[in-house]
Amino acid sequence: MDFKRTLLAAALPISFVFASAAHALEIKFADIHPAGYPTVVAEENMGKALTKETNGELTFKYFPGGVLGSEKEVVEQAQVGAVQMTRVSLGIVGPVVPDVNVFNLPFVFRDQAHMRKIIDGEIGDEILAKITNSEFGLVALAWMDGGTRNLYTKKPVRKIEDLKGMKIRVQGNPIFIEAFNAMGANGIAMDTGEIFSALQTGVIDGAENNPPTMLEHNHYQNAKYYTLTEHLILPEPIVMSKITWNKLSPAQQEMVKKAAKAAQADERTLWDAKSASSEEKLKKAGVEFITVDKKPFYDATAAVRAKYGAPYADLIKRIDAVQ
Ligand code: BDP
Repeated sequence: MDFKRTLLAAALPISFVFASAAHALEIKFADIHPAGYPTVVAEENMGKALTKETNGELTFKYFPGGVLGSEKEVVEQAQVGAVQMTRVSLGIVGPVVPDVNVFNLPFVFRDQAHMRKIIDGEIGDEILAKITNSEFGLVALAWMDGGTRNLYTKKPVRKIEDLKGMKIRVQGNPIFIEAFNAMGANGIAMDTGEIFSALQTGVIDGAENNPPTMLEHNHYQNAKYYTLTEHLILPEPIVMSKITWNKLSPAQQEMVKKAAKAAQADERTLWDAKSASSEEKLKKAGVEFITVDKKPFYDATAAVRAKYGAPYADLIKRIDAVQ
């Protein structure tokens, strides 16, 4: 009797493990940033929490460092359900879901604190819903902080006139190309993975990004001047393939939403630490940080804001009103 009971007790957890494994859904999570990058760490923490909370029904496998392709390619894979989750810059979402372009306008946020207030509040949720409710095929769950984007160049830019004729890499979004053209440069769209060699070979004269990307993607090796224009303060949604989302039970969907929101807070702390340490490392590596008068850059891009912001005048007013 005792013997039988022991057997039963021993067998139970094993059958439980098998049963849950049989129903486990593996989430492949891709990010173009390398292991250790704030977004990737927050995504991993999120996965661990979710696996625990779902008793192993959701498991996670990570593909950092762009091993599954460029952001655009990964989005395409997520749209057909070959990749289940990813983090993507709004820059490349804009051409497909124009409503997000409000956040892609140059100088739309006053500073990083303003942007954070917006993504933490109802406007942030509204923009996530716009992505989810579009034909994009992805459910947008939460925001990752991408810091402020500044200009980095092979030759110093100390005033807007210095930008004249420089070929500056931007993400594939007409707003960014037009914004740089308006500042006197030549905006050139290319994938993140191509920037390093384009800088090295001189195909471009510069690019624009936050300090962690400049450091971790090694762009600083061929661009030693970092001009603090803060022209974009661009948050980055975490998204799940709709095909995957629809396989989840309502309870699982809730858990995923909550975990993604927790990741938003987690990443912010990681981000601030990484930004500060990246700045230090870049300076040690010989990068000169240049403070500029931002007004001429702001003024030069007024027409771009007017053109692309026109359909969202009310929303822009609401953004401005957030203190
Ligand atoms: C980084 C974003 C990443 C973009 C990259 C870029 O985190 O999602 O792909 O910039 O400019 O800051 O391509």
